[in-house]
Amino acid sequence: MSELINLDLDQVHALAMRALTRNGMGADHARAIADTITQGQRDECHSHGLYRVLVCVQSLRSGKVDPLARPTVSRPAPSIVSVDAHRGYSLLAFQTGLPLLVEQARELGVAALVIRNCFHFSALWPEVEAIAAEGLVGLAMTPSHAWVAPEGGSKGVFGTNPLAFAWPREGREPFVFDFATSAIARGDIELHARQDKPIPLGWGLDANGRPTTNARAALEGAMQTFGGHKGSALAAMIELLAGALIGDMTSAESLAFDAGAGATPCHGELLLAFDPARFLGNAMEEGQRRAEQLFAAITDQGARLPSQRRFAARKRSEREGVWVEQALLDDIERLMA
Ligand code: NDP
Ligand code: PYC
Repeated sequence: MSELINLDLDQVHALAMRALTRNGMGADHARAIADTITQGQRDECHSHGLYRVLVCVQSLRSGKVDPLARPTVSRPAPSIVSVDAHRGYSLLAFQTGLPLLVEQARELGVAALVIRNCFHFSALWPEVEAIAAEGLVGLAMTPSHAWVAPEGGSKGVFGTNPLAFAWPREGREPFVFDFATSAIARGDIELHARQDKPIPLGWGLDANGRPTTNARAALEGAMQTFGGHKGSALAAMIELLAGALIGDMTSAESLAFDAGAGATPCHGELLLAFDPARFLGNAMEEGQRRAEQLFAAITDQGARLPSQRRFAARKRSEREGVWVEQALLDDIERLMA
């Protein structure tokens, strides 16, 4: 591992902004992307922090992304807000659709935000956290590229297909989980490959379908799902809901569209928002109390809630800044040369 350098969060944001805008990204896209990259680095989600600047710039240079695309909104049904990203990145489209999603969830009890035609690289917890910050329950999912073999197979069919959920809690951080339906995000295997570190068995298969601890061999072969056939079924569900159902590309189609360019996957995303006030009416307090009882039953026995590590990292990073590998900073600086 190379030397670690301490940066404050403003420096992280400014670095991402500079690298993106110097490579032609429009300022509003660059800001939306830099916001999310900074959140990733802040919460020590290294696979989706500053490392993603490299992938975004590679994608810009592939010529596939429209760096100035303007998202447009349509309303195919009262409960569905659809944002076409027009082959720009997903994050500006999310920012465009969020207020409408919130408004419709409050009106109807449940609403969906469909993002289409977007390049998508980001962790999903910033998005479900933004929904929970409005007092709503959030669920989000997206395909990626067909890197992951179905349980029992050895060839990529599914994306790493993350699934994220957030439940708002009165006066405290929401209950949030956000995980790839592969054993681990691909970004983590890429970071292992960058550092020449072995990966645990269960993350990937080599090109001959044999379990491997070699990160590069797993990137060239196929990744594995988490929880065997269960992760495999969830990954298939995400292909269906956030691909076929919303009329956008599956992970296999996205990989074919990339045609070896090495760009960020291009596909759609599906987000759902539920308004507890609509579901519970006068029983809101009772519903919240029962949710808290559930969380206490987890933590009272010494188990931790998902995202507890991230929230602790967030506080630490806001106070002390973040530590970034010099090698990564050098690679980012080179993009601006
Ligand atoms: P992890 O396996 O690191 O974490 C998954 C979740 O499990 C987190 O919410 C984590 O909370 C929680 N968790 C971990 N350990 C425990 C524990 N012992 N007890 C309770 N909860 C626990 O994530 P992945 O590698 O699967 O995914 C990383 C990120 O990559 C995600 O944010 C995902 O959105 C993103 N991603 C994005 C893709 C895209 O196409 N846009 C594709 C694939 C992944 P905590 O963080 O607090 O540890
Ligand atoms: O880490 O698996 C991943 C990933 C895919 C697209 C963005 N992140």
